[in-house]
Amino acid sequence: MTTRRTFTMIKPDAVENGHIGAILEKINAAGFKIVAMKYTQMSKRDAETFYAIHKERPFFGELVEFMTRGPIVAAILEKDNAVEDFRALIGATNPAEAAEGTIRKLFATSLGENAVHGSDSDENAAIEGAFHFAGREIF
Ligand code: 3AN
Repeated sequence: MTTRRTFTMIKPDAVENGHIGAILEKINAAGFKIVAMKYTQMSKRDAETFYAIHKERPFFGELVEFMTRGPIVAAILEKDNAVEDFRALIGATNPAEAAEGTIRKLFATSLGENAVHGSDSDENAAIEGAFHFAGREIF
């Protein structure tokens, strides 16, 4: 069964570069409803837990360092086919390969600092949303 929700983070690079508003505009314009949202900063332990599936990858240390260096915007988004449609909206992991008009093409600076996160499955969307939000923070 597919659910109608995905999880996103506007990452520290996009926050530092002043792109929160523009990214939220793109998300709204694409028809996603924001059902949870917060401005927060991940601790080292948070980032290591959130990205645990990448812990054997060579870029893991760099990823944790990056994701903890400043605040992020975390959000749960709702729409039909949310996971797949949001991955299409953000574009490829590497902004150099991302399609024109995608959020990463417009706002990301590099493969490591790629402006936004989007869940890659319904299962991970649920896990990632629950990592950042209590039930009473989801509307
Ligand atoms: P996506 O975010 O598109 O699902 P993943 O899950 O493969 O991509 O990677 C998670 C995050 O790890 C990426 N958003 C990016 O910030 C970072 N990352 C992925 N591959 C690399 C790499 N080769 N070098 C540095 N950072 C990377």
